[in-house]
Amino acid sequence: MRSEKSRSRRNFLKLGGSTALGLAAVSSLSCQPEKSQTENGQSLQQLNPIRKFPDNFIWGTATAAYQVEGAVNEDGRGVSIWDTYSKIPGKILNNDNGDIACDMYHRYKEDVLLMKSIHAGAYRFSISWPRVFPNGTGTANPKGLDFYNNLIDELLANGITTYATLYHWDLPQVLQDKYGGWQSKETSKAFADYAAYITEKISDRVKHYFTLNEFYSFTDLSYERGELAPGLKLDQKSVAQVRHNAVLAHGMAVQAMRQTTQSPIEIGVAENIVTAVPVIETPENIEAAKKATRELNAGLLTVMMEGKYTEHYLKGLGVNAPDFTDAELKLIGSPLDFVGINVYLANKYVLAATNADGYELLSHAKNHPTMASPWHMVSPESMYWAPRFVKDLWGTNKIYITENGCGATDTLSDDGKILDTDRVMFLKNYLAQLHRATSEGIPVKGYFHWSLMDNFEWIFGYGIRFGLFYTDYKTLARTPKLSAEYFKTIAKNNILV
Ligand code: PNW
Repeated sequence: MRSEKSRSRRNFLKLGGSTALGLAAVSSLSCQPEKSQTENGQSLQQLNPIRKFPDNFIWGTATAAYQVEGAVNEDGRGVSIWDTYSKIPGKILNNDNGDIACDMYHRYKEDVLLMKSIHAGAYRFSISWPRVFPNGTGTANPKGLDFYNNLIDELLANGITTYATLYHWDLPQVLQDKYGGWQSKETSKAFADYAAYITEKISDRVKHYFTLNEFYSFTDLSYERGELAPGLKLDQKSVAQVRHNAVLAHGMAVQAMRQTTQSPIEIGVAENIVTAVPVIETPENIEAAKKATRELNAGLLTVMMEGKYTEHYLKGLGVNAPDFTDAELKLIGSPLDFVGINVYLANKYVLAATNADGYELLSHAKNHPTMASPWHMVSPESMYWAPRFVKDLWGTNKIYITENGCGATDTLSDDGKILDTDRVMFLKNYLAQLHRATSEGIPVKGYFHWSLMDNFEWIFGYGIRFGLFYTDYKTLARTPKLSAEYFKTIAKNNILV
């Protein structure tokens, strides 16, 4: 969605059904434990000792409420802006919506076992604000929270660590109608109250929180470009204000959560950092790309890390700068326990330049390869440079990759297998760059694969699949793909294969 031009989807469906790789791997594509796991693990480590990830590295999977839960009218859940938006004809591919999605609301026990079967030790899920506060504010709906209590208990009983995201785009519709959503600081306040309520209730068991997910998506793409809910096309000043109100919500929530927590918790953000990558890795280009990364994130991650807008950002906006106070900036810059970044691509390539900025931003060349999502330029180096620049720019000592993965139009082979060699290729290349980062001491502590299973991919509906597990949307059966086997091998052995 972030690329300058839309590209037609590439079809990666040429599955070589009878290759040795396919047959060998598919034989163990089951959720049952394998007999030879221990020996297998040892021999892998003997073969590649240098490829180990740091001890205690976390291998997890991620999902978001509206994309997987379904059950939109159950147990007192309120309406979200995505319920509304997905019902507008023509907005979503095939007019799909999240009414049923993966029905995780009813199948979470089965899904926790799927995680266990691939040795995922952590799960990043999001809490649906309108399930807990159907009207955005006011009286909580206890039944809404029950679902998350049950899910959390099930995860913990199965040895899976819980990471909760408090906002993954499903704003209560009431707040959109009453205040124009993120156009108002009332929504920021309401978010902080909701976040404080959640930590009060679940911090006995959930120790890791992400405040909001991917600011650019629910601000610019939703209020300026009109591509995501609520689908508005506002002027530059209003959008700058939306961005400001969103980071303010983050800062207010961090403070409020620290007040209500029952025990020590860690709070961070899950941001789709705009990553500028040195196109040729010379010291000059690296410095230029670092500078560019700071400026390209100025209205979002940079202000959350630094507690101030860069001069360049404010100058660029001129009279369209948002209204803000010093006290708000202080809140926005509230210290965090870690930084979570969603890493999918290099947004820009960079060369050092003698202009005032010190860098030149290059767009992707016409034939740059993409995965199935038209925005998804294949650029594994982003998995090294994104965490490296977070560390170099802000001295962060704890980073999580909160999302990485790729879409595909996976199909079943005649014998019911999903041989997603494209996703395995993608992961192999991105994880090699992650390994490069950890072996250089860049403090990445964990990796969450997006996604556990195929789910509602926003405007692409059910047309693009991101899962390690294939979701049959007719029967809702889940089937492990070849990439699930690949993930499992890595997670179990904590080694790059
Ligand atoms: C993220 N881009 O969205 C979201 O957090 C997920 O909910 C989503 O399903 C997943 O990635 C896959 O799309 C993105 O344009 C949207 O670079 C746009 C971009 C990246 C991620």
